Amino acid sequence: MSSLADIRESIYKGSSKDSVKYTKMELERGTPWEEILQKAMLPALNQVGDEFSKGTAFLPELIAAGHAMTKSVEVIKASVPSMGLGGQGVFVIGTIFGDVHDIGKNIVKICLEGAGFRVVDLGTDVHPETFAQACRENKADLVGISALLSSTMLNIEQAIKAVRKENPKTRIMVGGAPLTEEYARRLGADGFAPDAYLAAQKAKELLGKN
Ligand code: B1M
Repeated sequence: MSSLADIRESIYKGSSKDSVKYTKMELERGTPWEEILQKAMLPALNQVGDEFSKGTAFLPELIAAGHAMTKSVEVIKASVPSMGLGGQGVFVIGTIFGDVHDIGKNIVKICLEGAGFRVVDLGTDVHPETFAQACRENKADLVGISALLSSTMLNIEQAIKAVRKENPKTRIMVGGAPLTEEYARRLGADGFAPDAYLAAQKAKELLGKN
């Protein structure tokens, strides 16, 4: 029998084979994916992150746990019916230049698609001009910039300026662990969301659809 504890343990230990197996089993039992994420997957990554900060876990452990988490997120993504047909609008998303963290961004993407947005995913380490160009080419209603590193979150300001210059009507949302509502406002963003679920809510709110 799989359990949330097995998922947590397998991600913590960096075993993607087990994390995929247990995530599938838990979904088949009918556990909502949000519960799997909140109660098993995120606590595992936070535990590795805390140990990394304290110097009791190292980069290989961080990489392995991140990989196992990514594989479990893929299982979840495949199980969530995608309603991303664009009815709510076009949302361009990416992780800021200098930052390769993408697990949170990918979860935000699942929630946005579930909420009815067509999402154009630029991946990670995205240059400010690339955000601006993608917004122009896709006639984006919204752009979302994710950041996990304090050292590179300053690049968000450049990305916001680049997007505004070419796409004055595109609304800009930012998110990621080191950011706050107040900091987002100071950077010039239109909105901030602390988690993936609220990101989809905020996206609708910014377009006057809530
Ligand atoms: Co990195 N890493 N990492 N890492 N890593 C952190 C972020 C860190 C906090 C660990 C620590 O020290 N405790 C620390 C950053 C410290 C800081 O600057 N404040 C850190 C560091 C230092 C580094 C390196 C520099 C390590 C090194 O090389 N010495 C390096 C940087 C590489 C680079 O980017 N240039 C690095 C590398 C990596 C891996 C590649 C090994 C791996 C990432 C794998 C991947 O993403 N594919 C990794 C991991 C896994 C982590 C931790 C453990 C987990 C991050 C994560 O995915 N969290 C992390 C520690 C931690 O978080 N406890 C850590 C789960 C995810 C769902 O949460 O991304 O916050 P999060 O997303 C949430 C919300 O923030 C929000 O919704 C999401 C879901 O609810 N959200 C948005 C996110 N984006 C949003 C956008 C929105 C709205 C909401 O609108 C657009």
